[in-house]
Parts: sequence; C-alpha cells; structure tokens
Amino acid sequence: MSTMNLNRSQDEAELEAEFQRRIDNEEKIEPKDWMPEAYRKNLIRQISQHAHSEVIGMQPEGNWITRAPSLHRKAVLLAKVQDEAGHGLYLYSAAETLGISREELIDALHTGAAKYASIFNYPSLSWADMGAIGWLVDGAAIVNQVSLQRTSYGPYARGMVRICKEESFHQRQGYHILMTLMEGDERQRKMAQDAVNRFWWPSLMMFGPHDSDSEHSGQSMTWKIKRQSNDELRQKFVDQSVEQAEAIGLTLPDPDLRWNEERGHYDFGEIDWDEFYSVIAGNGHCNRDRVAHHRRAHDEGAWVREALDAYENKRAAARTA
Ligand code: FAQ
Repeated sequence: MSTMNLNRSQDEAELEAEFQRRIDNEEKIEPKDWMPEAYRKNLIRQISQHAHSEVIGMQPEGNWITRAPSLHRKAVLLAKVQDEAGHGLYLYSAAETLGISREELIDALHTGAAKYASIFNYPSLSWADMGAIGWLVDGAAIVNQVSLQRTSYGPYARGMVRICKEESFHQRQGYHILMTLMEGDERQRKMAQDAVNRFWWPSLMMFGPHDSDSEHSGQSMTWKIKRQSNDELRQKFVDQSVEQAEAIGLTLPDPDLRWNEERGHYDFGEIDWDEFYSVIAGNGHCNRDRVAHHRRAHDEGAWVREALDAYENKRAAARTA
C-alpha cells in the first residue's frame, strides 16, 4: 500500500471511530456530518423503502373511500389516506438530505430495485378490511416507528415523532371500525373476523425476517439505525394485540397462541416464510397492480412537476435580474 493510501485509510479509520463514538453517546447524526458511505446507503435504503410503503399503502384503503358506509367514515378514511401521503413526503425529504434525488428514489420503486412493505400486496376485500388495516397494519407500523423515534439519523428520528402521533389516530379509527362491526349482527361480526383472519399473519411479516435471517440488522443495530430487533418488535406487537382482540370478541387465527408465564410473553406459531419471500420477490396478489397504478399516477402528474419547475426557474430568473 502506498503511503498516501495508508494515510487515507488511517484518516478514514479515525473518522469512523469518532462517528461510532458519537452514536454510542446517543448524539444524532445530521445531514452535513461525516458518515461512513455504508451508513448513508443503508439509511437511504431503509428510509426510501419506508416512504414507498406509506405511499403504496394508500392504495388498499383508497379502494374503499367511495364505498365507506357513512359520510363520517368516509371523511375519516380520506383524512387517514392523506396522512399516509404526508408521511411519504416527510420520509422522501429525509432520504433526500442524504444526497439522493426524488427522481432516483421513485425510479427505484418503479423498476423494483427498492422494496415496500409486503402487507400492501394483499387485497382489501371488504369494509372490515379498513378496520383490520387500521388496527393491525397501523398498529404494527407504530410499534416499529416508536422505536425508530430514537434512530441515530436526526431527520429520520424527528420525522418519526410526528408520524407516530398520526398513526395512533389511524390505529384507533381501525379498531373503532372493528368494534362497531363486532357490536353489529352476525354477518358484520363474520366480516370483521374474516378481515382479521386474512391480515393477522401478513401483519406479523411486516417486522421482517427472524433476527437470525435478517441481513441488515447487525450493522443497523451497531449504528443505532434500528434500536430494537425484528423479533423483539414482533413480540411486542403480538403481546399488545391479544388483549385488544379479546376486548371486542375477535379471535386471532393462531392455534399456537398462548401465554408463556416463564417468558412473560405470548408464544405464537411460525410465520409462513415462503409466502413472505414470495411476496417481497414481487409475486404477491397485488404487486404488479400496485406498481402499475403508482406509475400511472406518476405519469399523469408530470405536468404538475413541469409547472413547478417552470415557476421555480421564473423566480430564479427574477432574482438574478
Ligand atoms: N416487506 O435485513 P432485514 C406503514 C426486506 S409503514 C418488504 O431484516 P431491515 C404505514 C428488507 O427491506 C410500513 N420487505 O431488513 C401505513 C431487506 O431487503 P433489501 C413500513 C421487507 O431493513 C399503514 C430484506 O427483506 N415500515 O405501514 C420486509 O434491517 C397503513 C432483509 O430484511 C417501515 O418501512 C417487509 N415486511 O429490517 C401506510 C419501517 N421486511 O432492502 C398505509 C422502517 C424485510 O435488502 C396504511 N423499516 N424486508 O432489499 C424498518 O424498520 C426495517 O427496514 C424493517 C426490515 C424492519 C422493515
């Protein structure tokens, strides 16, 4: 190794040691701070996939806005879906602070280079699905996001604080839909139970593979991008959901679900990992439709982006003049 290269790698090692010291000290890393290239890339990956999930996640619920059973439910659902768009925007902005453009991020979604949460590749078949999505999907998202409020990257952590407040409202509105159905007639109770039967296992998959199979967890935990592991968060979600289900008379579709006195947690059955990997590889019920729909909406919105650019250029020209 030449002396110059040796000096460079020494400098790099010192910078990395200082970076890790800051992380260990619970200091937030900000956009202009030095960071290892792999930290930057890993964050772009996670934050952008998180953003894509929020935006693609509007589709299953968007499907029910025109069929909501009352004006009140419709207004609430509209507000919720709009919130998800807002979450996507905060998250894209946070990713952009790492030096990547919105166009590159969207392109990665369209080409399949970037993933989004597997759950949104399942269809929403009945009104009760709006309840199950709010209760379980937003519920799982909150468990994960509360933990991410303490993530090491400043813009991501701060975005999470606001997102979590809104997700709490989302979760409650979903639970309220199911509660109302469970107080209804036999058909309504069946509809609620059917939705929970279909969404329970995919919700558990939202936390990702087991820790032992999680490719990114080790490094992400050292850098405190992730503060709790996939399995820890999944367990937390199971524990909180059992009592909530019981309170309104729903049954979680897992015969192995039982309280384990020794562990102080609920034991639960094994997830169908073949299904999980098949869905994230692009073969879920709705993968193709979801991306095609996003592409279409993006293309139809091209004129808005062009108008914004034209306006910005005009303002810049006026400033220079
Ligand atoms: N779906 O090594 P790990 C919401 C991928 S927001 C698809 O464990 P990591 C709001 C993973 O990306 C929901 N892919 O990965 C809402 C990686 O692939 P890659 C979204 C998954 O990053 C509600 C590979 O598997 N929340 O729902 C999934 O350490 C209602 C290996 O996995 C977030 O994104 C999955 N479930 O841990 C909106 C939270 N799991 O990238 C509308 C932020 C894993 O190498 C309606 N993200 N993969 O190609 C995280 O906390 C983490 O990224 C995990 C995965 C925990 C999701």
